[in-house]
Amino acid sequence: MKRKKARESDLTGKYLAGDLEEYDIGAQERFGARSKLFEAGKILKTALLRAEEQSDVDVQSLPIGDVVQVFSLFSEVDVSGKLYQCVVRKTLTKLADSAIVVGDRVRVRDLDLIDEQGKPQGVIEQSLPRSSILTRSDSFKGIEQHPIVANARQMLIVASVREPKVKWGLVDRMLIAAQGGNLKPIICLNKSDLGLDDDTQSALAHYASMDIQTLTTSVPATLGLDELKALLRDQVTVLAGHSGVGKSTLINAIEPTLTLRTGVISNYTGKGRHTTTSARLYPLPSGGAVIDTPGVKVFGLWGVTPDNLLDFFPDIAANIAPDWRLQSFDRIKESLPAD
Ligand SMILES: Nc1nc2c(ncn2[C@@H]2O[C@H](COP(=O)(O)OP(=O)(O)OP(=O)(O)O)[C@@H](O)[C@H]2O)c(=O)[nH]1
Ligand SMILES: [Mg+2]
Repeated sequence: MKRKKARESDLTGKYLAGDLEEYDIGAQERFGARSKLFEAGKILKTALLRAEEQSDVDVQSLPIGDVVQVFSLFSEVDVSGKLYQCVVRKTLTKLADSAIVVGDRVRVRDLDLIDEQGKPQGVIEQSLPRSSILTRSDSFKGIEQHPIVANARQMLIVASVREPKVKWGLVDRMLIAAQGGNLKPIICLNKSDLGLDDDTQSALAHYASMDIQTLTTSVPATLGLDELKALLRDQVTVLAGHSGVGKSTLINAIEPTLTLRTGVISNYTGKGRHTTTSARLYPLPSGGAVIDTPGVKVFGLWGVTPDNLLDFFPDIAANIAPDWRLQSFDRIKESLPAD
C-alpha cells in the first residue's frame, strides 16, 4: 500500500509539472494492458481535482458540449461526438443556481488525460443559460427543488394500458411539471396491444380537447412508432413516467442503433422494477436527442401553489372537466405545501 501511495504523489506531481504525456488520449494503444490504466485511475482523479484549480484559461474559446449523464463525482459530456468525463470547476458550482443536470450546455476544457477506461477527461468551466428546466420537488411535500433535465423542448409523458395500469393523477402532475418548466408535453399511451378500453380512450380524447398532443403506441405490434419517431425528430425530448411503462423499450424501438437496458415485468405484481436508474441523454442519428429517465411513482411539483394550480386545469376553468380531472385537481391541491 505504501508503494502505491508514493507512486500516486509522484504521478500527480508529474501531471502538474505538465509531464504526464503517457496519459494522453493516444495512450490506450501504447499501454496495451488495461490493468495498468486501471491502476492509474485513482491517481488521475487526484490530478483532475488539482487541475481544476488552475485558472489560466480563456473560457469563451472553449468548445460547448451537452451533459449526457451526471454521476456523483463526474459528469459525462458530449463535445462534438466525443465523450468526456468531467469534473465541475468548484467556483462554477457555487455560482450556478443549481448543480449541473443532464441536458445542460457547458464549456469544457480538455485535460489531455484519459481515465482507466480510456475516456478523455475534462473540466466543466462554464454552464450556459437554460432554455427550459424540468424540476421535481424532493417529496410530496415540496420542500426542496430538484432540477432533473435542462434544455429539453418537449416531454413525452409515457403511461401504459396495463402492467402498470395508467394513473391519470401522475400524468396530470407530469403535465404540470412540463408546462411549468417550459416543455411541450406529449402524452404517450404505450402497450396498446394489451387493449384500450373506453375510459382510457375518452381520457385521451379529453387531453386532446385541451390541445395536448396524445398518441398510442405498442412496441410488439409496431403501432404508433412512426408517429413517435416523427415527433422526436430534431427535438430534445425527455421521457418520463412510471417504472415499467416501456420508456427505454420505446427508445430502442425508434432508434435501433440504441440498446438501452429494459426490464421484465413480474407477472406476480404487474409492476415495473426501476430498470433505468439514472437519467441519460442519447443523441439521435436522425437529429435531436432523447433523455431516458428512471420511473417515478410520485412526481413532486415545484413552483406550483394552491393559487396558480388552476392555470394548469383549463378544463376546470372552462367548466368542462370530467369528474376524474376534478378529483385529480383536489388531490394535487391537497398535496401542495400551503404558503
Ligand atoms: N405488451 C407490451 N409490453 C411492452 C411494451 N413496451 C414495453 N414493454 C415491456 O414492458 C417492460 C418494461 O419496459 P422498460 O422499457 O424497461 O420500461 P421503463 O419505462 O423503461 O422502466 P424503468 O426503466 O424502470 O423506468 C419490458 O418487459 C418491455 O418488454 C409494449 O408496447 N407492449
Ligand atoms: Mg427504463
